[in-house]
Parts: sequence; structure tokens; C-alpha cells
Amino acid sequence: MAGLLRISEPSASNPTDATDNPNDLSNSLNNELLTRLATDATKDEPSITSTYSREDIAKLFDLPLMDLLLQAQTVHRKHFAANEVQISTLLSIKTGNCPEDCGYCSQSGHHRDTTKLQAEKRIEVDKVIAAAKRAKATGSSRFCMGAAWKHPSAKDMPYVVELIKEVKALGLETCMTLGMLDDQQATQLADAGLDYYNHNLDTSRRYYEQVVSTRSYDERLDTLAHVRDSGINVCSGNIVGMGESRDDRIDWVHELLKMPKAPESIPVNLLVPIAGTPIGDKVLAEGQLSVLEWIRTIAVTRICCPTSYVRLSAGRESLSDAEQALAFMAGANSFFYGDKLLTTGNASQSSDNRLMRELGLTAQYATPRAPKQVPVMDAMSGHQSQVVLAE
Ligand code: SAM
Ligand code: DTB
Ligand code: SF4
Repeated sequence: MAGLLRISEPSASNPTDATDNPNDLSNSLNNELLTRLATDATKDEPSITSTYSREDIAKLFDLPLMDLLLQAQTVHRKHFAANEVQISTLLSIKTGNCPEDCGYCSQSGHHRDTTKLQAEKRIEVDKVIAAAKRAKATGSSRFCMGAAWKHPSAKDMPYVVELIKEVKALGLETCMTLGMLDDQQATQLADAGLDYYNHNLDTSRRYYEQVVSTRSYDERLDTLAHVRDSGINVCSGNIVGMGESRDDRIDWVHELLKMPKAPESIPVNLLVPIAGTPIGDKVLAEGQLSVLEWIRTIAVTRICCPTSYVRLSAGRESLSDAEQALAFMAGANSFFYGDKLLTTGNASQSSDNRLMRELGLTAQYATPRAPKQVPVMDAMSGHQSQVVLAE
């Protein structure tokens, strides 16, 4: 298949005796999968939900790293402009005192005595807009707003709707992450023109109960279904390095493929271990997962979800240029720009500008979702026309 390579195949000039070579079994397994990959990568419309079984995903994780990176970058170039990245800026619009008990999170009210995080009420609309203008001026195409809520209350909805409309009016794409949504709330946000809703599964169904006890995996999936049905683009990712196993990472990828459609945006967070959180303290005491396993997770996600944006999210601040370059090689094509994420630091803007120059990466322009349109009948002519509902 054009552009894709079979790997470790014995050649006439360098024959290998299959019975003597312990690598032969894994090579033949790899080659079978890589051949399928080559076929899948050339499809015009990949069948994102049915292409890879759980066993295939496990085999991808097991590939030699360079083989995995080569395949991931090849798949990436089939579907996206090479060397182009989407850039988002994040703002916490309501910080801390969250009623959920996520074991990694600085914002959980359950850990506030140990994290000592300073909680903040909702930020005023004017301040959010000023931050969005700054984000646009520095080259971001999407502005993501996060709130430490279990779910938005009825009185929060007019506030978030106003934010969506005002930020979109600046020509930016909008993303929100506000906790759980019911179907009516998702529709309200869609009608306001929200482009993306972020709601992470974080890990496998099995490991989820080690991470959070105040909500279930199924509740998470319900919100994602409401978002999908409303027409908003789905953003849903994970956290790598919470003490989960390779099997949990495989199962998380498999969960994405079980969805009716893979998320359009997939943040692959590397745990930022926060002192005072149960998971952060454990990882700080026992040591962090190899960054290469996070890179593997990015590459497998890219291969399995070829048309999704794969986003470098939390954890970049601690990474070297070379580690980040490998993550882009693995098919990541989106990242958060700005000195702060929600409560933790991010790679600095100046180091990101320098890194983009050194890697030859360019920023993608915003393409905000059109406001919702509904067909109406012209009373005079009887012809059907489209009118803008929201904005
Ligand atoms: N409260 C909302 C929710 O949970 O959906 C939105 C905000 S929450 C902070 C957004 C995501 O950030 C989480 O789902 C998690 O994946 C990620 N996150 C939070 N703390 C993190 C940490 N310490 N390291 C890595 N990722 C983290
Ligand atoms: C996501 O998956 N990562 C971003 C975004 N979605 C909202 C958040 C990262 C948060 C990192 C920890 C913090 O800054 O509090
Ligand atoms: Fe709350 Fe979200 Fe943090 Fe969980 S991850 S504690 S839901 S802010």
C-alpha cells in the first residue's frame, strides 16, 4: 500500500530462518495488522467505529515504538494537513469546591483541606471576554471554558449561553466543560452555537471506580450521548499515568470505538500529580509512568480515530522539546496554548512559539460552527428558506 511499510520482513538478500528467530511470531502478527492498517488508512471514509477490535488495539500498543510512530504519522497525513496544529486556550470560569471527588483533581471540594486550592466564584462575563480577546490575539482559534460543577444549575445556563454568544462573536470557536448535562441543557448550548463540549471518560470502565466515587461511567456516557444528539462536536479524552494498567488504556480506546461516532476532539492528558489529591500523592510517592507510554497512547488513538483531533493537554509543562516532538510525530495535532490550564501551569507561550518554529508547525485557523438554522416557509411565495435561530 502506497506510503506504508511492512516491517521486519525477511528479504532475499537477508534471509531469516523463521524457526530460529524469536521475533518472527511477533513480526508476523505485526505485519498482519500493519497490512490491515495500510488498507484502512487509504479508505476515503474510514469506518471509525468498527475498524479495530480490542485485540487489534492491544496489538497496536505492543508494536515496536518506531513502527507505531511511523504508522500513526502515515495515518495522520492521510486525513490532516501535515505540520498544522489547532491551538486552544483554556480559562477556568468557576474554580474549586467541586462536589465530585475525582482523585486526581485539585478542584474537588473533597480534597480542599489538603490541596489548599483557593476557590473562586463565577468570573464576570466582561473578564471572560477580555481573556478570549487576548487568546485570539496570540493565535488561538478556540476558547475553552471550564467550570468545577457536577452540572450547571438552571441559574448558570443564561450565563454560559451569554459566554458562548459573546466569544463566538469574536470569531473564535467555543468549547465548554461544565460537568454533566441533561438533554435540554445540551440543546440550549447547541442553540447558542457551542462548537465543542469536553467531557472525559478519563480511563476504562473497570478503573473508573478507583478514580471517582460520586458519579458513574454510565452517567458520563449519558452526557456524551446528549452532546452528540444535540449536534455539538464531542470532545472526550483520558488521563494517562493515574496508576491504570495498559489494559485500562486499551479499554479506554475501545470505548471510543464503541460510540456511534468517535469524538471529534480527543485530549490525551498526562497526569499532573497534584499534592494533596489521593492519586497525585500516590504517584508522587511511587513514581510516574514513562512518557513513552503516553506517546504510545497518542499514536494508538490517532490510528484508531483517524479523523479526530488528538490533543496534547495536561502535562506538557514537564516535557522536553524532544518528548513533545515525539507526541506530534505520534499524530497529535492540537494543544493548549497559554501559561495556565485550569489551575496548573502550562508550557509557556514563548517556549511554545519557539518549539513551533523549530518543529516547523503552523497554526490552523478557526472554523466556528454555524449558528443553528431552521427551515421556514415564506408566507408570500410558499418557498422554504433557512433562518438563523441562535445569535
Ligand atoms: N468538571 C468538569 C469535568 O470533570 O468534566 C470539567 C473540568 S475537569 C478539570 C476537565 C478534565 O481535566 C478532567 O476530566 C480530567 O481529564 C482533566 N484533569 C483534571 N485534573 C487533571 C490533572 N491533575 N492531570 C491531568 N488531567 C487532569
Ligand atoms: C482536558 O481534557 N484537559 C483540560 C481540558 N480538558 C479542560 C484540563 C486540564 C486540567 C489540568 C489540571 C488543572 O489545570 O487543574
Ligand atoms: Fe470536579 Fe471536574 Fe475536577 Fe472532577 S475533574 S473534581 S468533576 S472539576
